[in-house]
Amino acid sequence: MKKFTKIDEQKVKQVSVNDFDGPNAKRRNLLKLGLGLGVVASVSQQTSKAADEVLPPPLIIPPSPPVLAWQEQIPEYCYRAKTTVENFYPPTQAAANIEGGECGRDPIQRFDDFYPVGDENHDYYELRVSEQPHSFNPAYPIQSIWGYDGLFPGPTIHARYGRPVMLRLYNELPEDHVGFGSPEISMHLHNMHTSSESDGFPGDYWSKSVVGPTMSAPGSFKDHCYYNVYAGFDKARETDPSSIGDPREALGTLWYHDHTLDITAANCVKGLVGSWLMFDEIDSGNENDTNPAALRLPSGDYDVPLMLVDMRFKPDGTLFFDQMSPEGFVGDMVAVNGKIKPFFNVARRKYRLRFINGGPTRYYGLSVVHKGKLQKFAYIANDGNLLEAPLMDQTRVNLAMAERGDIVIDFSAFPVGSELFLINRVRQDDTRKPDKILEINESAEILKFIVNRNPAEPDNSRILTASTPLRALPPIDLSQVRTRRKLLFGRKNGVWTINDQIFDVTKGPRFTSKKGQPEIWTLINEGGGWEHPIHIHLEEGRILKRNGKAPPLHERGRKDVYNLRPGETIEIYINFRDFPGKYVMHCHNLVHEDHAMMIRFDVKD
Ligand SMILES: [Cu+2]
Repeated sequence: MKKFTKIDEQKVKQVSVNDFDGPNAKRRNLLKLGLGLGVVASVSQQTSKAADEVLPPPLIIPPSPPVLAWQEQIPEYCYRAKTTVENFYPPTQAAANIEGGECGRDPIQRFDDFYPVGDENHDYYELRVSEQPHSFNPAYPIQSIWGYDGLFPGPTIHARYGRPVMLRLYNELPEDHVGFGSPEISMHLHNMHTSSESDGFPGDYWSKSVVGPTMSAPGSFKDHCYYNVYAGFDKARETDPSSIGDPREALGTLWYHDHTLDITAANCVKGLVGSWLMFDEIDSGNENDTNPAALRLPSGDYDVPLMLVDMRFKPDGTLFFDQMSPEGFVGDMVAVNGKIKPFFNVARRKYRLRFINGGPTRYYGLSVVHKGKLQKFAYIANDGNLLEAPLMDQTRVNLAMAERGDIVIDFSAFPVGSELFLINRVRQDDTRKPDKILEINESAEILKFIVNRNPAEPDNSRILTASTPLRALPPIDLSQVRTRRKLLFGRKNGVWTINDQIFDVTKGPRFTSKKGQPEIWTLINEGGGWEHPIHIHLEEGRILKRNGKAPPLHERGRKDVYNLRPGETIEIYINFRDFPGKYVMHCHNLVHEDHAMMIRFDVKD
C-alpha cells in the first residue's frame, strides 16, 4: 500500500479550496489512489511519521446564511404512516430475482417459514430512492436532495409484530449526479432484528451498474424482508411452534438509513434517512385501545417522530458536506424532519415525541421551553425500547448519534396561541465530543410548537405516573456466558481503529459468535478526547456496568447504541439469536464509520 505523500496532500487541499463541494471521492477510490486512509496498510507497522500530520486539514467554511424562522411546518409524511402497496408481487423464491432486475443479494433466510403464508398476513411496501427538489427553509433555494420516495426524511413506516414486511427498494438515483454522496445504496433498518441479507451490510451496496464486494450483481431493486418477530423467537418455538417470541423483546422507535461503505455520512446528510415505528399488543399505536394490555400512549397524529440531522449550508443556501475530513462533520443548522427552524401546530393534549439523532456527528441535549422555563415530560423509551416505568418530571433528553429518546409531553396546560420551543442545550464546537450544557437563553431553538387548537376529540391517552408499568425487561442469564470479548476503540497514526485495525470489507469476519450463546463484551474508549457512540447490529444488549458502576436510569433497559466517552469502559451482555450471517459493529459518528471504525462479525449456528 502506498503512503500518503506530501504531493497527495497538496492535491487534496487544492481541490478542497478550489471546489467548495470538495472532492467527490469515496474512501474506496482514495484507497486505489493511495490517498487518505490508504496509509494504513498495517496500522501497527506504521513507523516514523504520524498520519495525523498528513491527513487533509478540515475545511474552513463560513457559517450558513440566515434562515427565515418558523415559516414552514414539519411535513405530514413524517408522522402519518405510509400505506402498503396493493399490487405487490412478492418473491416466490428465496434467491434474488436477478433476471427480473434485482441485485445479487444473498437468499432470504427462512423464506419458507414466512413466505408465502397469505398476503393478508403481510405488509408490502415499495420505496423508490430518488433525487427530488426539496425546501429546507424559505430563505434557501429549492434544491435537490436524495430521499426514500424522494422525501427528506423518508416516509414513516408503521409495522406490527406478527406481520412480516416485505419491502422492495428501487434505486432511481442519477448515476451522473453532482455534489456529494454516491448513488449506490445499502439500506439498514437501525435496531431491527434482521436477517443478514436484509440488514444493509456496508459491502452490500448496489445500483443498476455498480455492486459492492459482498453482492453478486448490480440491479435496479432489492427486496428486504423484516420478519417482525421478537428476538429469541427460535427458542420460544421449541415449546410453541407458532410463537413469535417474547414481547419483552419488542422494539419501538427505529430508523432506516443508508449504510453504504465509506459514504454513509454523505448519503444520510443528503436525505437517506427515515423513521420506522414498531407496534404490538402492548404498545399498540391506539390510544383508544380497549385491550387491557394496551398502554394507550398518544397515537396517530399525536405520535410524532422528530428526525434530527445536523447541517451546514453554502453562502448560496445550498447544502454542503465535507466528504474528506475523517474526524466528523459539525454543522450549524439542525434539520427537524427535513426543515430548518420549522413550526409544528399542536393541539391542547398529550403527545408522544420520538427524538432520533440522525447524525452525522452532533450530540443533543433536548429540552422544551415555554417563556424561558423548562417544561417537564415523561421519558418513556431509550433507543426505541420502552423503559420498565416512565422517568417522570424529566426536562432533558441527551442523545448521541443514532440514539433515540421517546417522551410524552402534555400541551393541555397552555392556552391556544401559546408558543413553546424545542431547544438543543449541548454546545459542541468541534467533532470530538459535546463541550457543555448551555443555559436556556444560550441554547439553539430548533422547532417551534404552536398550540393552535383544542383537541377535536377527547384525549384518551393514558396519564402516566412513575409506577405505570410500561414493558418488563427480559431476563438475562450470566451463567450461560462462555465468551468474553474486549473491544478497544482508538486512533492510531491518525486513523480510527477497533482493536488496532481498520475495517476492510474485502476480508472475512474479525470473529464469529455462536448463535444463541450469550457473550459479554467490554467496550473501551482508549481516550484521545473523542466520544464514540458504538452500535451493534442484529441484537440489542444490556449495559451491565458503565465504568464499573450501574448505568444511569435511562440506560438500564435494552440498548443498541453505547456512547463511549473518552477513557470510558462499558460492559454489555449480548446474545445473537435466530439469524446467522454477516453483521457489523461500528462507531455511529457516521464519519468515523466511513473512515473504517467498524468490524465485521459473523453469527454461526
Ligand atoms: Cu467515533
